[in-house]
Amino acid sequence: MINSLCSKPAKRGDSIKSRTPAGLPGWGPRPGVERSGTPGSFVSEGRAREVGDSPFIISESRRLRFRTLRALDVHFGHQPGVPLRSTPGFMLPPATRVWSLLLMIAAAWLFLVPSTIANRARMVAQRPQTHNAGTLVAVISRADANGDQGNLDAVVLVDNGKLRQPYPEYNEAAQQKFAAQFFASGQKYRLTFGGGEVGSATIKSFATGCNNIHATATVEDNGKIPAQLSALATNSDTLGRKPSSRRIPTDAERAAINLLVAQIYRSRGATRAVLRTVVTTNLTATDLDGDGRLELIGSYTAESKTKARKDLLLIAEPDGMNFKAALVKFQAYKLPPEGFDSAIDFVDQLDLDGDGVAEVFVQQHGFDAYGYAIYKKSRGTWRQVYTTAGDAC
Ligand SMILES: [Ca+2]
Ligand SMILES: [Ca+2]
Repeated sequence: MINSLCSKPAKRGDSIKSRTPAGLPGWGPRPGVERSGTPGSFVSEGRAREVGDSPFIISESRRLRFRTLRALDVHFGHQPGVPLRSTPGFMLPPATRVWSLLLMIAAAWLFLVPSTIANRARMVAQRPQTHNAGTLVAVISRADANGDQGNLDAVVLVDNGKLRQPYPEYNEAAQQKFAAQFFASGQKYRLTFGGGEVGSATIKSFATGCNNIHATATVEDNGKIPAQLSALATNSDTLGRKPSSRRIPTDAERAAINLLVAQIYRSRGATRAVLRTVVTTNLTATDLDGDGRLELIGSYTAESKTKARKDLLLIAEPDGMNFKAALVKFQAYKLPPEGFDSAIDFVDQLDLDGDGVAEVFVQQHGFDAYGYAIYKKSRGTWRQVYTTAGDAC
């Protein structure tokens, strides 16, 4: 059963307070969100890498080369167990050997080239229809709490496990071309929430916000996506085919994660006074690796009287009866006079590259703008592998 994920009010005496997160926008800029970069953030990330770096993904060209090698083996007539050069009696006159070699090369060329072309044509023909247009994953947010209208932000194109920008920034012609292809009226998208399909969205129209395009859609989610939360929409037939897994944390999970959060803040110099200001903006339980045990993803903020901010995005994994930190994205910075913070909120999860571990989508607040980022677990470590603009005014 899928429940709302917003944090429940903290119990009396909890050292970490909770509040319901603000509705996540899908249209235009929001206060406190930035297009790119994070003023004051001192937490550095590794260079963004494409998901396609995974050794489990075999590229088309590598598959083709493998087939070519097999074809060479067949068309040269090489008999298993009989090395050609060491065959006894294989001693022809030099001219005969040259002609023989030329004939073999010509024969191989005649067989190999059509075979390779045929293989490539067959592979192209077998691709799903969505591949030609590209597999899009968008963030969809409810336009209002009671209606069935949603707003879509195009976040990422997934191409053979690699993550690509939907269109170049600040390029209106490219935005319009993209919209004509992906945001045409009547186009259907599958909705996923917690990594599994929960409904559909049908595009109504699109328009330009401040500096980016956004689509509106009619949402059919069977009441499975809480109104204040965002989900993902995709034109892929294959992504998000596992059961949806996303719920409110239990009291025991909440107590365990609060201890971990307090420990993380203390280890980064937070005083007792600062600890008392820590607020849970979102806490979600969801199974990221499909092992049946739910991970916790939380967003926290703390603010001193002098506007010194300490924000935390945390992915915690089950560790016996407790949880251990798997990703700690900690930001300490001075809140600018305009009040725009740099906090990061969990949006949803989806396994984009089919390696069995879902990628984590987040929304980054900033200076009169907002953006999205994707985190991927690779060789045991969560890393930010992709960022894109939401909108900026
Ligand atoms: Ca798990
Ligand atoms: Ca994955």
